[in-house]
Amino acid sequence: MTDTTTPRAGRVNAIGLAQTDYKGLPSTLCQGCGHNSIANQIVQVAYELNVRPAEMLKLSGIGCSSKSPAYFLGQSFGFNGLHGRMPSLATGALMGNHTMRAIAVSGDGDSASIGLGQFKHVLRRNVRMVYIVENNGVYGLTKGQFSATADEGQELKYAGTNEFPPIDICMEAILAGCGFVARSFSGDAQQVRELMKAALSHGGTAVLDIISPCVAFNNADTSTKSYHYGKEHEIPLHGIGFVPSEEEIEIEAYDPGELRVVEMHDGSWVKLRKLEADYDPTDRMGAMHRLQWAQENQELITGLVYYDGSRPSLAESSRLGDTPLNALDESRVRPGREALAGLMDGLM
Ligand SMILES: Cc1ncc(C[n+]2csc(CCOP(=O)(O)OP(=O)(O)O)c2C)c(N)n1
Ligand code: SF4
Ligand SMILES: [Mg+2]
Repeated sequence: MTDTTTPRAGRVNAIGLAQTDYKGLPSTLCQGCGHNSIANQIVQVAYELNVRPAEMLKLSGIGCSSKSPAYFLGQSFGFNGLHGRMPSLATGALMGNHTMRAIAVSGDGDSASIGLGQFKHVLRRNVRMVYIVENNGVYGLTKGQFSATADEGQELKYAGTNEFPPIDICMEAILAGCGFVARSFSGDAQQVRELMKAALSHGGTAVLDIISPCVAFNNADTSTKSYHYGKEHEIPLHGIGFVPSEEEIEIEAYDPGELRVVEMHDGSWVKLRKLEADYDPTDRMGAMHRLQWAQENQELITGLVYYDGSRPSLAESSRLGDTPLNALDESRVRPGREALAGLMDGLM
């Protein structure tokens, strides 16, 4: 694997890479699938943020969504894990080298059905990574069974009627202690990009629950996971803009909404122009209440739903220090007979 950082002619970013350098293989997903649009936004965001491909890890489980890391960051490290088990994989990989940045892609089946336990525990531990759930309400890869995020009472041609209440990814994330919880819609490319940039700057796990329509199995106009529904019903909580750390923040007077500026872990900023007058993304109970209201009323609220940058990441709470575990030399990995004897004495 190579990191193509040699300056090239044509339009390149600050580290000399063209946007095409951040692409992967051509997509094999259905044409019009929301997951394709999200993969394209990752390509653009990585280009704009001058991401070094060799410093990026991409991870996934199983599903159409989980296939998509093949379609972006073709020069980065990647691992396509077992169904619902990506969080364990991510935890291990990022303990081995906590200086890597990571983008994980999962599906609603992968994270809210078979992988729900893993999802909750990776959030408790606050492993630093961007965790994208490409949420279409069905198991697309296995031909359209209801997933755990499907609406109660929803009818699908082949799957019948869904009798069970939905699991809300954002609510579960907030409950599990996640400090960056956002929802978006794959049809709103600009918002997806701004949230991804902010998520990459967060110091712990950042969850992006992106409604991503499955055009093959769940795109009827009545479905809350369809393009039509998303376009008609999206309610942004705020207008969102991301300012990288190297750019100076300008506090503009927005009209009519008030502007709220949130500083991220790496010194960059997220500017939130309030659209809902009383919405405060730092109010945990307020966020839960707003999500509950949205679920009851089938509203697609989007934006940064909850933010709290104060919790330490797993690498910080484990006091991993500056050198990644996989780069420690033998003298530090094997402390020797004397240190071991001291350790044993301490256990007596
Ligand atoms: C242990 C295990 N159980 C079941 C399956 C079958 N399976 C493959 S993908 C999938 C669901 C994927 O749904 P989702 O995560 O929502 O992804 P989508 O295809 O909708 O993007 C299932 C049940 C599997 N691969 N492994
Ligand atoms: S089956 Fe659905 S989720 Fe899978 S690629 Fe096709 S549209 Fe996308
Ligand atoms: Mg799905």
